[in-house]
Amino acid sequence: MAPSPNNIKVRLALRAKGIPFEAVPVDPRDRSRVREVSGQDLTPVVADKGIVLNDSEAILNFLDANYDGPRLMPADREGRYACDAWKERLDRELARHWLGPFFYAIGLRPEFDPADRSAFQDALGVLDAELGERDSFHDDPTRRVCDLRVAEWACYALPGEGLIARVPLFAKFREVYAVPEGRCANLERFLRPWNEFLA
Ligand SMILES: N[C@@H](CCC(=O)N[C@@H](CS)C(=O)NCC(=O)O)C(=O)O
Repeated sequence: MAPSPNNIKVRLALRAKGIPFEAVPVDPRDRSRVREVSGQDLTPVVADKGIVLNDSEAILNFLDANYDGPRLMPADREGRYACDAWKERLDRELARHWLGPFFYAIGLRPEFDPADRSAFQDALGVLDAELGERDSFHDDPTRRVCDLRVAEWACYALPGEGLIARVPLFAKFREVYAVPEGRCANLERFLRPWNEFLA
């Protein structure tokens, strides 16, 4: 299936927490196995510890609650609110411009609105400037999910070579999102470990 952000998100979470897993490829035209296992057709699905979950957000919560290793999300209300607010911001500023070029890249649309690509690049530029020399968008290591969410979207425009080797379509994504070389140098540095997780 097309490498979707929700699947990317769960892979990043599994790798960030150091949880071993077996990935089962799904043919988008034949979802019978997904339905058999999870009772519905969408991915990602995780079957683990006697439970089968679909929905990437539910899966992230499950992994964080049931596995040691680096926390993805904080436990306190204030921290959780900050993480949700960060998600909202990324959804509004970055993710909403991602879809058109993505559909074009996977052949679902004959063209896309170039304004979306520009807005996606601009949103990455803003994040790049905000990040500066830092390795993380937050000071609290339990808010790792905030960085994970940036990686989830930014990897389409700035994929690592290992990710391209595993999923060659990412070369096409890089071409379509077309971030000018050097424009997001901070983000590229920040993404290195996350791209490794996706290789
Ligand atoms: N809310 C769900 C959405 C799941 C979803 O829409 N999955 C997409 C891939 S990201 C899917 O399986 N779409 C059907 C397809 O690609 O054919 C989540 O966060 O996991």
